[in-house]
Amino acid sequence: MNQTDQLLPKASSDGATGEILLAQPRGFCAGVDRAITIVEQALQKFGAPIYVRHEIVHNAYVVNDLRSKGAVFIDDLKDVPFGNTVIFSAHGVSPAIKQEAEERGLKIFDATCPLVTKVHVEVGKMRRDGLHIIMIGHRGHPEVEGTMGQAPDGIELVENIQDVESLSLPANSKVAYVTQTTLSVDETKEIVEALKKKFPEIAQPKKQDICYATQNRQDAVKFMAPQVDIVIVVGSPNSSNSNRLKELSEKLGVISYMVDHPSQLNPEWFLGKKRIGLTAGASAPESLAQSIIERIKEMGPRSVRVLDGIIENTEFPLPKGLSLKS
Ligand code: 2E6
Ligand code: F3S
Repeated sequence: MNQTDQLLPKASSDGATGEILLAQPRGFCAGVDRAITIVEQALQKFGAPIYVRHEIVHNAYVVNDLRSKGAVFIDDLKDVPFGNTVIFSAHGVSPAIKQEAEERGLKIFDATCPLVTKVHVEVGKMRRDGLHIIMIGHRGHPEVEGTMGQAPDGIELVENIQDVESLSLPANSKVAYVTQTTLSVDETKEIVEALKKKFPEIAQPKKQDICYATQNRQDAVKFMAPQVDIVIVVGSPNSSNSNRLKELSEKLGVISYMVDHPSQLNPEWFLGKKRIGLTAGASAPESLAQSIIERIKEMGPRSVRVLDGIIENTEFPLPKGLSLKS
């Protein structure tokens, strides 16, 4: 008997010691699907190398797969030779980055998620309306850099309620807020309440900026967590939306681990755990989730059941110029 066998619960007579419950929805959103397709079609149409500014989405498996097909990921446009093709990641870029790419003579395809672009457009309109903008988001995240870059002289970042309290804006400032698309829905509500208390006249986005995929995956974890003893989140450490799913499980009192490869699973996590919940961030492919489920099943027989939940049918069109027919 090896060490792993000793750690595993004994199989019951029907062969299954427990269940793996899958959150619905989980995994890819429409914006991620579109962004990956843009890179794949650019590779097919124009051939390697295709340069991608920043990781196309925050998932190591996706990035490695595209790299193996000829994508070259860079963070500085100076690393793209003059005249080559560059794709902007799903997280979006500032106008300054677009301008730099144009000045370098690069052929640009923009894989910015249309729901991030919606926030960019909102910021532009708010500025034209003379509003000072407060962005709720995580410092250093590329989406925050891209959105704040839409109004470099009129936007402040707040990450939490303390930041709201220490905000000092000129008296009589007319203010509005926007948010990153992948925040915790519940924490953002609290920050917005604090903003409304401080600025009773604050203008808000017409529709919340947290996207449908973030909202749905968090709702699905809220439904799943009370039914399980442990939650596995499939996602990479730099993925904001995946981290929010892990945090949410923990807030709901269920221990949670984030993994982006089956080898990261530790058999000890599952000791004595009858029901395992599994979800996946918006940038984590279902094939990766399936390989993680298979590894969990190797550690002890378990049946797999998809929980009830929303079936998403959002789709975004591809940018022009990538059709493989012409
Ligand atoms: C673009 C915008 C929002 O870290 P984050 O959750 O933002 O990003 P990914 O790549 O993990 O998820 C998809 C995404 C792309 N979300
Ligand atoms: Fe877009 Fe939301 Fe996905 S902003 S990339 S639909 S997580």
